[in-house]
Amino acid sequence: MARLERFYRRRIPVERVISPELARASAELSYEIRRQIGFLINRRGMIESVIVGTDRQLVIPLLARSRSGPRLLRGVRFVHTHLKDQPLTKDDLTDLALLRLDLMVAIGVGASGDLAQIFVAHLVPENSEGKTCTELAPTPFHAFQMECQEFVQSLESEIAKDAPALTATKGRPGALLISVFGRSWGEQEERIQETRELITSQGIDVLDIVEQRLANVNPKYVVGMGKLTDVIIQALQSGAEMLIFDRDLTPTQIRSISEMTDMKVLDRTQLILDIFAKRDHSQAGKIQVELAQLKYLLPRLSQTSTAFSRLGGGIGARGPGETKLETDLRRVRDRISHLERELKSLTKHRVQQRTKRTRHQVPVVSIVGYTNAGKSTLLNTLTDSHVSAKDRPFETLDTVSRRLRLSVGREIILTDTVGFIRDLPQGLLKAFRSTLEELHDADLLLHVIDASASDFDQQIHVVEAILAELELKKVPRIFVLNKCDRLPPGEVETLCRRHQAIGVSALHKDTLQPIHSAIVEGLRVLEEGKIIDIVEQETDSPLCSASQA
Ligand SMILES: Nc1nc2c(ncn2[C@@H]2O[C@H](COP(=O)(O)OP(=O)(O)OP(=O)(O)O)[C@@H](O)[C@H]2O)c(=O)[nH]1
Ligand SMILES: [Mg+2]
Repeated sequence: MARLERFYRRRIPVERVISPELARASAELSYEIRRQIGFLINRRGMIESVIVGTDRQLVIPLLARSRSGPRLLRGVRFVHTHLKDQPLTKDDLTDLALLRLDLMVAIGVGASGDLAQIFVAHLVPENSEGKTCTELAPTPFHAFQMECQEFVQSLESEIAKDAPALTATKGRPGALLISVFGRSWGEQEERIQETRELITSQGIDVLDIVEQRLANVNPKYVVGMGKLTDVIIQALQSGAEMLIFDRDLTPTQIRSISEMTDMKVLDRTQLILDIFAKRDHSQAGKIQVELAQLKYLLPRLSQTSTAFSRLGGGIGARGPGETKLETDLRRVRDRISHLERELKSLTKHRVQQRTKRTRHQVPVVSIVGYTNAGKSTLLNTLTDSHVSAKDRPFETLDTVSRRLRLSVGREIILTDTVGFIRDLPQGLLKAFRSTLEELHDADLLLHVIDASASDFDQQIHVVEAILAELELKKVPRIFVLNKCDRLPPGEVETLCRRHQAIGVSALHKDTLQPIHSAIVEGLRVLEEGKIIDIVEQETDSPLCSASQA
């Protein structure tokens, strides 16, 4: 024990991988106790940890995995003894990649406890062969020469050259998108595409996509250990600083993955919540988003320290101590109740406004649909308004109402709403419930569909399922296939027939007349009370079809 402790006092000259004295002393001790001995050595030549393993392997403790800064390499090398002069193992190389060590070194112990060969491996910059690390040829220890400091520095700058996302000039953060599930490839592709759009709309570059099809998701790391190692290497090579999953993770998974990889880990819900938080919206909208974020964070707070750093905005900072954590948990809970109270009073105000409107008996038609389907564009063109409409998800968060004079001289109120998305985070749905509740005031719903989206069938399904969850299926719907200008001419008619929908292009006012007619017809049917029969008989079918319009 005393001999082990003495190792800590040794200092290795910065230009050497290990001093011959330390190598000899550790080889001798290893030989005596029949165990591997390892050192984590920093760039100043100080020994940060001494680790003793079994005769065949050695586990680098988790503690040593804490990050010293935003480096490409960790700033420590691992030098350890191998009994029987054995070369580096697969585990050694995995650790090299996982921990992003400066070097992985094994010192072979000879048959009589003498120094035999030295085995050195290091990471390599991104290359076309997809190689992650390389091993130098084994050399007898006494003949080994390497200018350690110089070697590691030039290696790091070479890796940096190929990791553009990390260089200051680019300024945009980079992420690896990880997609795991057991569905069909087609569906996975669409989901990946959608998540990619969500990520880029946040100003983050997707540097690489990692796909894995798994029947069973790993409870701790989602993907298998081997795959996670590949992910870390890929992140290192591409310069990615965060991992974004296109699914939701449990608090434990977020914690384990960020501990293992030392990277910021985001799941789908967090990504969507972040997008919502960044968009401009009303006070109620802001409160709802913050509520959803805090509620999602709360269980993660009590579980993990890394997730917590998101609150302060600092990534990679070590978590707070137990007492601080408790204080913060209470602060979050207090904030939640405060926001809930505020939201309640705002909603009350809105209800009053709505009652006033109902008294005037102006029919309300609400536009609903998948995000980016063109809802706001449709509202703008129909009512000559200028609501923000952009080619990015979740542009609209607040309900906007405009008056629309229908061709027959009748007026309605047309409202635009937040878009839906598959697997809409439950917290968000709950948070937006009061906004979405206004949809209950609608006499008719215009379900706008992006007919040019490759998976628009799936999108219709998602929107209808959310409407069902909001108990809105009883409100009659008019299906509108939008962006028909992007479709080949013959296809529009077929699609409209199949979906009993009206085909339009929200960008072109002259295509919108059928919507006017369908609304007029829908309201007429409603007023005559015939709707009661229709709803009872066929809740799922649209009220108006293209032919009626
Ligand atoms: N080619 C074409 N593009 C359209 C049409 N309608 C909308 N767009 C475009 O689609 C993108 C999204 O339109 P928005 O109106 O913002 O969509 P939204 O449904 O309100 O989206 P969120 O509010 O984000 O849910 C914009 O870039 C529009 O210009 C159309 O009929 N044809
Ligand atoms: Mg919109």
